[in-house]
Amino acid sequence: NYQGIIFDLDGVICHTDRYHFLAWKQIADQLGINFDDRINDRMRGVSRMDSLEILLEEYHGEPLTAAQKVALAEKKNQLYVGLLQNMGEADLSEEVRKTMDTLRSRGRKLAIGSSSKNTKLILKRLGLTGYFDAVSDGTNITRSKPDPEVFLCAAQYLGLCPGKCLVVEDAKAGILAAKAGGFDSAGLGEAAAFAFVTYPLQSFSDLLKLDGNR
Ligand code: G16
Ligand code: MG
Repeated sequence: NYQGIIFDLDGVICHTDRYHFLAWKQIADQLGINFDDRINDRMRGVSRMDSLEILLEEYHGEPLTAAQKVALAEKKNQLYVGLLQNMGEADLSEEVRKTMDTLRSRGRKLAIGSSSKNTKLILKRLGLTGYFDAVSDGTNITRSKPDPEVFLCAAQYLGLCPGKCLVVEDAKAGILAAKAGGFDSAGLGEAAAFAFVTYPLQSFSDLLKLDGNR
């Protein structure tokens, strides 16, 4: 069995993805960019500045300076953090909570591996402060997914090698990061259909079957 399970945050533990969408939509509108789900999906698991670059592929106005880009990313984050105020403990599903509690009762170590610099705020809103054995996020890394750094740090914080850990992800960038780091992965949502995923999952609670069968 895997001794450690490393969860992505956005799209796996909770659905902050719709808040990311709404915040980027406002930035896109300001720049005259037609923002849609296709662009939004490419931003999953990708850092804030890298997400902005994805958005700007659709931008055909005056070239932006580095300072203007930073200002746009900061504005997006302000909008996003504002939207996070709508989140509370009710946004953590029973399924996710019970599945994680069961994995823990079986002796698994649980960690977060997220690109987000807002991870601690989101965990607080969900009532999960202090719940995980380790938290690796956008504040302790220099390279975002698909680089494996965030997961390698999580495994290191748990005191486990990658081969003993399973990564749970919803995004292609995250599955690629897991593979690059030598981790097996379980894919939810669009990641379930991705060729590099070790185990496609129908639902979060499928982790209990996967864990029990190994
Ligand atoms: C999440 C989201 C990405 C977002 C990134 C950085 O990653 O999926 O869309 O761009 O965090 O977020 P922030 O702007 O809060 O630092 P993950 O790894 O939790 O899926
Ligand atoms: Mg994600």
